[in-house]
Parts: sequence; structure tokens; C-alpha cells
Amino acid sequence: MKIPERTPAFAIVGHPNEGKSSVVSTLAENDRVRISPTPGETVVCQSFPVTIDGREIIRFIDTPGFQNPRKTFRWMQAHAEYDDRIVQAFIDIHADDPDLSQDCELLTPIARGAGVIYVVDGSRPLRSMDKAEMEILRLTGAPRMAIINCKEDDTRYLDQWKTAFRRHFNAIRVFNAHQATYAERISLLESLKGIDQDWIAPLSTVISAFKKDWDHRKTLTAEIIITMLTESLEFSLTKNHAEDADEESLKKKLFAKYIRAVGKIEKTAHQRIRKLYKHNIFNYDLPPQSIVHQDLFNEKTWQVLGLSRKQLATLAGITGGTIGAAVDVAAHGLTFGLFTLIGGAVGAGWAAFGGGRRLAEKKVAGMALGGHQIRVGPNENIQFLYILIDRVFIFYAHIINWAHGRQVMPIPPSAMGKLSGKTGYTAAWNISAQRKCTSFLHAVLSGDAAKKERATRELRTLIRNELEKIYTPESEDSVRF
Ligand SMILES: Nc1nc2c(ncn2[C@@H]2O[C@H](COP(=O)(O)OP(=O)(O)OP(=O)(O)O)[C@@H](O)[C@H]2O)c(=O)[nH]1
Ligand SMILES: [Mg+2]
Repeated sequence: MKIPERTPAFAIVGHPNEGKSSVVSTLAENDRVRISPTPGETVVCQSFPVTIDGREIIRFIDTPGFQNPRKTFRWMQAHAEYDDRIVQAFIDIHADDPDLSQDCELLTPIARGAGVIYVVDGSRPLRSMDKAEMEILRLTGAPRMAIINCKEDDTRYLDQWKTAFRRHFNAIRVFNAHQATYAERISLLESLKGIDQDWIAPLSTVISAFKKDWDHRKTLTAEIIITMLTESLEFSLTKNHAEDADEESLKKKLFAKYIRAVGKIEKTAHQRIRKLYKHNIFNYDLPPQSIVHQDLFNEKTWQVLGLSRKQLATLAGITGGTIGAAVDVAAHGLTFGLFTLIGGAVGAGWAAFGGGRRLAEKKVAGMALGGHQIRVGPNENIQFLYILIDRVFIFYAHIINWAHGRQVMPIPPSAMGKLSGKTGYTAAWNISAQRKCTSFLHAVLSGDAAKKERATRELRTLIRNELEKIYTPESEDSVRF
């Protein structure tokens, strides 16, 4: 008699090097699973639990590949008398047989009641060895599903696999360990429900826990984004200097420092999002064509992200105030290069103050009498806000669609050169959304706590809702960005 485990557990089994560990990694969202191009990487079973709110809700067990499936099958076939104890009997009898050590190891979780997920590389033809493996799994009597994980794009053999599987498995899924999205993972769990009646209820709980957790992560992401926007906009640097100092060179240095510091705020936020989606080890980074590879204050970034000049002008007409400066930036920055762009990119937020009353008023510490002060930030340019949002949205889109099993970087064709016009997310936002951005910018700069809190709440809700729409790995977006 098998004792069903309290937490649903699935052993991922199959031939060596077919992608078992990759499937485990993607399903469990765990990049610590060892994956390697060399067959025989996994030699012992290892359990990868999925924990939500400190509670283990499901467990995926990585196993070594079949070592001698024909011999194992022949033995099982000849010992039908063991009936539903056949797996345990096989393990007990062959525990010391080096020829069958991996087969014993991979069958152990099954003997303990785990369900079976059988993984094959569907881009190769079926062999007699596979048939022996399928027969073994059928004889275990465990609830089982087959996963076709195509390592290459070749789909010639798919039908052949599906036909063979129909006779041996309760469910079949095409699932790519490198490309599977969140939706595909959920859909795989949905079909796992169908392989055993006893699992319908626990797996339904797992699926709803997954969905709730995913929603929660989006809420946390919105919070991370809001913090990043506030910190980046508020950030400023000042430098005091004597009257006869070379102000131009000091300005340049201060700008460079400002760029580095704001870049760090942005990077920290991106990394926090990456961690939230459980990418801890591999810095897979964005595809080479991604616009986010360009620096925050790079011309290309300002060319393709944020709002168009026309949108900014319309917005300035509606909201008035400092927005006008942004329109100039959009034009100037691109013509006059980086330094001008940065000067404009912080809008009126950079200034040089002469000595005298102004400095006395500001009570600048350590300031030589009659000296000057230069300041960069806080950033008053609304376009800067849009660019930060676009960049973090692009980053987020990649992160949520980056399967954990894909530990190496694919090399897609470069589309970078083709980017033109405004291709970010915010350019498609409506006036009401744009107004919220303007209010946020003004509130942050105003220093009025109540105003800031209200505007922050509104922008947070907007961002949370917009995150909901970002979700399409196959869409043009993934190529464009
Ligand atoms: N292109 C591509 N490669 C894949 C895919 N799945 C796995 N691979 C690659 O195939 C190789 C083997 O993957 P593993 O997940 O380690 O395979 P395994 O079945 O656990 O192998 P063993 O533990 O050695 O039995 C690795 O180089 C993976 O990156 C896939 O969907 N697409
Ligand atoms: Mg493995």
C-alpha cells in the first residue's frame, strides 16, 4: 500500500540529459538546480520544495536518468507477483547492484508515493530504450504525466511521441523548460490534477496559492518601482567651491557623480525585482538587443523611451509648469550630445549659486566666504520619470518571462538598430495616466507630505494595474526591447 504524502510530490524522471533538471528548475522556480550539457549530471535524487508564506505547498524531485531500463523492465515483467509492491521489491533486491544503482535511486521517490513526470526531448526520434522506460513507469502504477521538452526547434517527431505516450500516461503536455511562462506552469499544474483524483483538491490549493503569490509579487514590484521613482527624482548633489575654481570642470564631475548615483538607485530596484521573481544565481540579464542595456542618460534611451515631443507639448499645454523644459530636452539632448542632454535631463534641477546672501540663507557647511555652490538635482524633468518607468517595465517583462531552467543566454538577432520612434510602454498611456505622473512629480518636488502621499498612492495603483498588462513573451515587445 502506498502512503500518499501530505504535500503533493512529483518525481521528474527520464533518460539522461533530456532536460529533467531544467524542468524541475522551471517548475520550482529554483535556479539552484544543477543543469549541465553533460549526461549524468544528476546522480542522486534531490527534492525542491515550493514554499509560499513559509509553507511547503508542492515538491518536485529531481532524479538521475535511467541507467539500464531494459534490464529493469525485464525484471519487473518477470516478477508480476509483487503486484503493487513491485517498485519497492525491485529497489530492495537491487540495492547493491552497480548496474542498476541509478534506476533504484530514481524509483525510490515513486515507491514512496510521488507522482511521475516523465520528460523526453521531443526533437529526437523515439528509441526502443524509451519504450522500456515507459513500460517501467506503467508497471509502477504511479499517476503519471509525460512532458515533451523540445530542446531543438525540430517538431518532426512530436506526433510519434504523442502516439506512444497515449498508451502509457494519464496526461501529455508539450512544455519547454527554457521558454515556459508563468501561465504555462499554471496550465501544467492544471493538467496534473487530471492524473489522479486524489490530487484534484491539493493541486487546486497549490494553483490558487501560486496565483495569489504571483499577485502579491506584482504589488511588491509596484512598491519597489514607486520607491525607485521617488528616490531618483528627489536625489540631488551639491558642491561648494572657491570663486576662482574651474566651475565647468566641477559641474562635469558633479553630473558624472549624479549619473552614477541615480544609476545605482535604478539598478538596485531592478535587482530587487529580479530577486522577487527568484532569480538569485544566474545573471541572465536582458537580451543583447534590449534598450535597457543603454545607460539611463544615453541619447538612444531618451530617443526611444518616454513620451514623444508632441505628447510632452500637449501635456505642457494641459498642466503648465515645468513641463515645458522637457520639450526642449527632447530636442536639444539629441542634437548636442550627452552633456547637454544631462543638463536638460535634470531640467531646472541643476543650478550654480554665487556667493553672498543666497549661500548664507542656505547655511552651507564648510563653505569658504565668497565661494560658490553648484547643485544637480532634484530632477524636475517629467520625461525622466517616464524613462525610468519604461525601463523598469521592460526589465520586469523579461524577468517574469525568464524560465528558471534557462541558465544560459540565448542569442537572438539584434533588433537594436531598428528601434525608432517612441517604443516604450508609457508613450501609450492616456492623458489621465499622464496627469498622475505630473502630479506625482510635482508632489515629490513640493516637499508637501500630504500631497506626496496622495499622488504616490495614485501612481502606485496605476503602476500596479499596468504591470497586470505586461505579460506577453511572444508579443512583438520581446523583440523590440
Ligand atoms: N535549447 C534547450 N536546451 C535545453 C532545454 N532543456 C534542457 N536543455 C539543455 O539540455 C542539457 C541537459 O539538461 P538537464 O536539465 O541537465 O538534463 P537532465 O535530464 O537533468 O540530465 P542528467 O541529470 O544528466 O540526466 C543542458 O545543457 C540544458 O541546458 C530546452 O528546453 N531547450
Ligand atoms: Mg539532471
